Amino acid sequence: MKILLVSPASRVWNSRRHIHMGLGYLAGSIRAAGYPVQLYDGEVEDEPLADLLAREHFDVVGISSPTPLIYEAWKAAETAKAHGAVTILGGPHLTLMPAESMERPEVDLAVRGEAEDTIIEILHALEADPGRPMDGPTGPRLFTHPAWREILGLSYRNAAGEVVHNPNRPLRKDLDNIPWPAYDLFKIERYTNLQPLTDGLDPHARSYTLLTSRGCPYQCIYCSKPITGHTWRPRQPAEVVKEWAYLVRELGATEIGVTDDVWNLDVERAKEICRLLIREKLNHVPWITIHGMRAPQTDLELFQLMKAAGCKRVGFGVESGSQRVLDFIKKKQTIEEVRQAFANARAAGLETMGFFIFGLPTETEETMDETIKLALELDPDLGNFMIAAPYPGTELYEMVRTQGRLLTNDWGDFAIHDEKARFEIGEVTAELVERKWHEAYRRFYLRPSRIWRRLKNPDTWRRLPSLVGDFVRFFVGRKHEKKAA
Ligand code: B12
Ligand code: SF4
Repeated sequence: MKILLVSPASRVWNSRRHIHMGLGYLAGSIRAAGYPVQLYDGEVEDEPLADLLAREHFDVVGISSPTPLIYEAWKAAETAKAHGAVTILGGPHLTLMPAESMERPEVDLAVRGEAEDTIIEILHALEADPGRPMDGPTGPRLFTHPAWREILGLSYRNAAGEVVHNPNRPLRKDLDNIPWPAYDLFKIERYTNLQPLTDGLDPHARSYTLLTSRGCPYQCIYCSKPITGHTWRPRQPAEVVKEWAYLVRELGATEIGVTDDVWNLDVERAKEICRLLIREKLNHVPWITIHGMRAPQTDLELFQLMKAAGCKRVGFGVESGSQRVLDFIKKKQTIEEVRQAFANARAAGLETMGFFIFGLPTETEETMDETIKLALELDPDLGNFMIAAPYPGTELYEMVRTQGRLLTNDWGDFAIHDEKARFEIGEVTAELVERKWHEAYRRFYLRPSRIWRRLKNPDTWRRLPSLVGDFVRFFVGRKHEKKAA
């Protein structure tokens, strides 16, 4: 049975191309179970999916989907079905809303939650019962074998055509026993550097990502965590470093991104990983923390060890310059802790990155000004400003639904980094939030010191066309573009 795992291309996320760890992990488990598997990442492929499927037959096509890409995922399923494959959808949006996708004839199976075990059980069940298409060859498949009832985390159609949602699958605790991602299946030379907004774009970079833990126990009201919930599962430092060594020594990684939600929750474990990287002489390959570290769980020694272990840059979820807003969104961090973390990271010689959010509930024009002021004060090497997105399943979504106004019903609009406000709540209007978001980019990046730094970087000239696009989006805005047109 030949399997293809697909990640549709994102319409808005054009600045970074990372390998898809979820698909990598699934492919690793599928291969370990003895099935042939390939990956198709729409972000980096030249050939349209339809052409690949016309050229090569796959028995099963599995498609991953976060909320903003669900339409592309359905489209991919339609294409796969037209070529006779059994279609499986999984990932964050399917975990939140499996019933929505199971209403669609192009989706045979929907998987909720982590799926390293689920996918193998599905492949075994398909060997016993490949399903019977209803309403012609491209219709949804019905599954009758009793094995289907036992697969936790699966939604399928039974003999009567009814959708059955099996119970959820508990999260696996033994992360170190899950086969490593099938890193070698990615066309690694096609992925950009992990942070190309500031890094030189090295056409020969081999940028891999790695997970040292899964999940996060905090409950920030805007954070969508359908897969892991409020849990955190660490891996053993020695196992993490074994995988790290494989990436460096066997696959020639020239850059590594730690892509955990919160890799430093246990500070002592984070320090131990750094010590092992130094001891194993893996510290010559630069690495970064792609997402925000928790500022409160840091100290100077951690950053010094990270620096000695090869870390180049650290990111922090600062979110707001107003303590009142931080408390309201349940960030559980103080602005003083953030200042201290930035100071310690700099003292250790690390570059910094800050993530800031605009348009959170209870915001006012003043709190958004405080956020801009804090960004200018902290002056991270890279400032990422985002407009809050109310992902389904979050407390923010419920607040907006019950006390505010959702401005879109299109899942495609629920994209981070897009310049649109998708809701109004309290006294701020969407127009104000969008204005402040643009103002933040302008005031942060259009300072003479920043412009000079940018002009001095040879990469600026190499990436000029894409930078012009970013410039219009961040500093001017698409709406103005449209108006001008
Ligand atoms: C690393 C990361 C990225 C990277 C890498 C992209 C990627 N998709 O892996 C980058 C920075 C490029 C990125 C981009 C985006 N991301 Co992102 N990302 C993450 C992050 C931090 C970790 C993902 C990860 O590696 N998890 C570990 C792996 C092992 O788990 P997993 O990917 O969930 O996969 C497991 C299951 O979901 C399931 N599964 C997944 N796919 C499939 C497919 C099938 C067929 C099956 C059966 C099962 C299955 O099995 C996997 C193994 O257990 C998560 C937060 C999080 N912790 O989930 C956000 C997160 C997934 N991203 C999110 C979003 C919104 C995006 C973007 C859409 C951003 C945007 N433009 O708006 C893009 C979409 C890009 C894309 N094509 O997927 C949201 C999704 C929210 C939602 N409700 O859908 C999350 C949850 C962050 C958040 N809290 O808002 N992202
Ligand atoms: S925003 Fe960060 S700290 Fe908050 S719940 Fe999400 S991952 Fe955890």
